[in-house]
Amino acid sequence: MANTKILVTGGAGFIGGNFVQYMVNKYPSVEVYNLDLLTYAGDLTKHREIENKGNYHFIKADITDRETIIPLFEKELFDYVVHFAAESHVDRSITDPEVFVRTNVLGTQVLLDASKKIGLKKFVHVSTDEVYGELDFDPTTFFTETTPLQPNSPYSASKASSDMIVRAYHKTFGLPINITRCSNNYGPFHFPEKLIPLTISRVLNEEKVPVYGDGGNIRDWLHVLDHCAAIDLVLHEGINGEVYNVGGHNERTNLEVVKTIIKTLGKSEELIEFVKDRLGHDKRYAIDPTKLEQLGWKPTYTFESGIAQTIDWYLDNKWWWEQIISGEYQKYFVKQYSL
Ligand code: NAD
Ligand code: TDX
Repeated sequence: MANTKILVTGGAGFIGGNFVQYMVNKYPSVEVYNLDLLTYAGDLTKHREIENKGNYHFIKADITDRETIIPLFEKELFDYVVHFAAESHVDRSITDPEVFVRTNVLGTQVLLDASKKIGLKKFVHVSTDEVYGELDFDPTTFFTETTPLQPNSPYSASKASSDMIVRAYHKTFGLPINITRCSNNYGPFHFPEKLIPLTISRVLNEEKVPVYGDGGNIRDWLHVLDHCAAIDLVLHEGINGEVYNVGGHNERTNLEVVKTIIKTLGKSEELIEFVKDRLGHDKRYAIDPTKLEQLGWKPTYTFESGIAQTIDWYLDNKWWWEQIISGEYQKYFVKQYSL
């Protein structure tokens, strides 16, 4: 991998940020380029420990900006792209769907056009289990890679659309690709609008925790570092053109998750507040990861060990999530990339 250049889009976000740190530390001879627009979800303060390492580079740019992205690829001649950049929050996609289509669909297509021009070795498109729609509560049913795509939210519909365009560039132009579809992630640097970091930060501040509907919806949780390891494996070993589901069989109802956090922090369940349900709220997600396991992946965290580690991390890193909640992190100024 010496002299190899990897472009990571969305590397100032939650999963992309963890992946950038994982790659910079694991492969010191690989040049890691973090390209991110720094939307509300992008934060560079998380990279303080790696920002001065010689193999880490940051590029502030918008993936939908064709005039910047194409020449950037032609100049840097990246070997690999791992594409995380997206609008990622389902609730926001219900109130403002347009930016989801622009970033997630158009942005992906611009990256594919740029990749097609430079003889890229692999484009890994980081997608989500939400593209499959929802499962009912029968615990013997799972999403496999051949489950039909039936997205229900503007977010998941935009992700499914981006999956289809990635597939099309493989079939039509022969672009080497993989698509990964992971279940819900949690762990360090998770933006506190999502259920787990929202609950931890609210409970620590003795604030109410909003649980949608009756709290019976099920999500399949995976620690973000297990997701990073899965993407690293797919990047190196994934069979060209294939889709890989990522998940560790950790199904929990939302209420179970919230109660676990409250109990671990020694607080009262009276902090739970049942609120109006999310529109089109998917009942259950559950991943069958057999195909990825056959490639050699297995998760290192159980839900119990992962949530304990995550709660400890939020206790030890109040500086991070407090400046996210206050908006202070957005003062970290970086100039837009120009050629
Ligand atoms: P996130 O919202 O934390 O981060 C997204 C990042 O993309 C931010 O840094 C943001 O600034 C950047 N970005 C947004 N628009 C951009 C644009 N136009 N140009 C350049 N950068 C832009 O998201 P996340 O939770 O880390 O998710 C990363 C990816 O993984 C997404 O594609 C998401 O669909 C997928 N995914 C997430 C989960 C999960 O549980 N969070 C699970 C499976 C898959
Ligand atoms: O305040 C809340 N109360 C609540 O009950 C929030 C924010 C969420 N919920 C529920 C809704 C979901 O059933 O908790 C569950 C998890 O919600 P989110 O954290 O918003 O995640 P989800 O909608 O499942 O989507 C996440 O996982 C898949 C990511 O945001 C997506 O980017 C990823 O693709």
